[in-house]
Amino acid sequence: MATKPDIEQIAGFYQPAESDQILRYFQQEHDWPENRYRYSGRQFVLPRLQTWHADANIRYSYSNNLLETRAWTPLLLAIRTKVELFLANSFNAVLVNYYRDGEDHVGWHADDEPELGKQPLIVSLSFGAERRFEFKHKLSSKTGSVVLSQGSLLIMRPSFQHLWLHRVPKTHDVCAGRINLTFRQVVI
Ligand SMILES: [Mn+2]
Repeated sequence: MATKPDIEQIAGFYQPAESDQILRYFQQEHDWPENRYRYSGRQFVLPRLQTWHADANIRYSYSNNLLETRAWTPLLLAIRTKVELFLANSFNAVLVNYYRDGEDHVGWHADDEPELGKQPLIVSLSFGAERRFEFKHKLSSKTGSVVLSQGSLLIMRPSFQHLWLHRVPKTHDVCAGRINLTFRQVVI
């Protein structure tokens, strides 16, 4: 059985000037919610900021309904169209993550919620500071990493979620912000 992760990074999917514009838009204009949540009687703080946007007919219990579903913004729609044309694949939802500095992170997980179906294709766009994306095999000891570069598109094919966990760890080397958009197709 192959254990090479089924991921591919397309560098420069957005050119640097446009990537900077997109980063600044999200940092300055996007309506970020509070990242403190109460769940099952306990309060916790998400170590990043997030919003979830989807088509009107989509119901999704992402992170146990912590996030409200928002409409697409004009910028998110424009980016979705560019991604869809490039991949010849449609997406009906996007999770927007803002890693404000190297302290913000996401722990080990796979994007394998039942709402994404059995064969989830997820694509991840990065704007701003470079962060290390690490992965480890669910059954073996194999590990690896890629640096998510400004303006890049990371394609995660379905087997990646089946076989691997991934994370963006904390780092003391980064003090600038990173915006990450992950486009998904929620099965209706
Ligand atoms: Mn993920």
